[in-house]
Amino acid sequence: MSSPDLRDWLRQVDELGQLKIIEGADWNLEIGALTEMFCLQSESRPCLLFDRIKDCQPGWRLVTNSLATLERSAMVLNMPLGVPYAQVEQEWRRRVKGLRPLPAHTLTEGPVLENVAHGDDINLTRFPAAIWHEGDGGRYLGTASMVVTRDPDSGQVNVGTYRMMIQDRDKVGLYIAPGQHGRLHRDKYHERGERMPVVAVFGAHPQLFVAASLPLPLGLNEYEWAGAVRGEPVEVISGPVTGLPIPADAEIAIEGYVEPGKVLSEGPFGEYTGYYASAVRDETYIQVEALYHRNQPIVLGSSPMRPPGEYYYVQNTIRQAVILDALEAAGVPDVKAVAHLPGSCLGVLVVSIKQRYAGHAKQAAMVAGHTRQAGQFCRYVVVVDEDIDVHNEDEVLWAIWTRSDPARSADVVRDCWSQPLDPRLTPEQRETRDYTHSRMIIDATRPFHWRDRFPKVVGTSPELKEKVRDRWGALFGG
Ligand SMILES: Cc1cc2nc3c(=O)[nH]c(=O)nc-3n(C[C@H](O)[C@H](O)[C@H](O)COP(=O)(O)O)c2cc1C
Ligand SMILES: [Mn+2]
Repeated sequence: MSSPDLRDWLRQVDELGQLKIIEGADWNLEIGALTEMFCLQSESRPCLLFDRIKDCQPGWRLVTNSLATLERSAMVLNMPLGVPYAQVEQEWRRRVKGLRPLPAHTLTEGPVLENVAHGDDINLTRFPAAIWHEGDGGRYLGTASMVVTRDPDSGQVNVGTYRMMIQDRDKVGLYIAPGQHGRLHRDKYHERGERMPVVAVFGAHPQLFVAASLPLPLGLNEYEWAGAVRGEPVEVISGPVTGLPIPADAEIAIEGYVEPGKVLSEGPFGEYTGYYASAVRDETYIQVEALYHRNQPIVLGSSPMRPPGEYYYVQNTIRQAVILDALEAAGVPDVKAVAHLPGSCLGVLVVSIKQRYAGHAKQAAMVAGHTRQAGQFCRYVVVVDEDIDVHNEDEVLWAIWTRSDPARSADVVRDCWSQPLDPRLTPEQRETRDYTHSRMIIDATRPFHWRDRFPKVVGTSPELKEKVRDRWGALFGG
């Protein structure tokens, strides 16, 4: 029995009734528009499988929105379906505590080797690669992709998701932001005047994409993490050119090198903040030496867009779990839940607590808002009482309006950690690389010292609701 691949995933999605096949779309903007419209403007947020794409061979397909629902996000994390969103991060916390990295299993062959090309036979332009948004500067084949590199000192393997724009038949642009693990590897090779060996994968089981795109600790091999999540080792082959591990069932993979000092213009590319924060720039690229693909290959794509984009549930579940861990480790008691508000991407973080002492709310806000997982985009941290559902924007706004008083309840912290994708950096900050912003803490809890005299809440109590439901259940279809 081989480990599950992208095709198994698509079958599972189809069984859930969440797969939509679209034939005949144009890679030039149409696929991007349909992906965005089905993600942001439909209730069902289906997984889209594009076939008979303009200029591509029939059967050479592209998948988007693979993780856009809670069910598919639970499925990719190997969690039970049907866990309500408000409990999913607690479920994930329980599971992740027991996970131990599981080394990949190396095979000598795999479906990825069904078609092999070298030299002049390499042609990346044959694959379905979209121009995703109207302002994009090229065809991005690499979005939900994986880039495999090795630390030249330790030999440690890393797998990261870094965007890749087709530059030529055998060249693909590679943008790795400063601080990323693949960037640390690249800098080490290039400082020595050496080229970096690299593998890139353009279609694999979304579990591998999730592993590659999460901020896992440096030194943790993402294949081993994915193996732990699925409970069986990821199967790889050793790349004939670089020796780097390639998923044996990958749809498309390339091997090649990133040469020091060699750049091509790259971008712009619409980002997950919903903006283009960076313009066209010179970036490194992969010079492809070998190309492998399965028969009728399927590219896995993920289009960044205004929140809540495709990746919202997975990203937030995992980040929320880690923030809860950090609050616990820092000794902040009685934290009930944390959530990033869906429309805010990572920008508005809400923490609910059962207040125990004066200053408790501010303490929770300061710790939560500055954890690594709250990240560089956290601009507002809101603390609410435990009766507020942090996942419900209406309740959170009601708490902000009614329980906070801006002059007393808001604090601003200046010069906090930000990053180049922040749309609100001033032009001067960009020039001087001053990647900082201010953050606001909004204490929307009932003021601690007079909380007992705070006006009582209007509304049907849970007990009364239950009684009424017992008597009037038929009205609610129960
Ligand atoms: C769809 C998608 C596209 C991404 N594109 C890039 C990118 O172009 N460059 C980059 O540095 N990070 C990008 N990221 C973020 C990285 O994948 C993420 O920070 C990951 O932790 C990197 O792996 P590493 O920690 O092993 O370096 C992207 C993430 C997603 C989900
Ligand atoms: Mn990593």
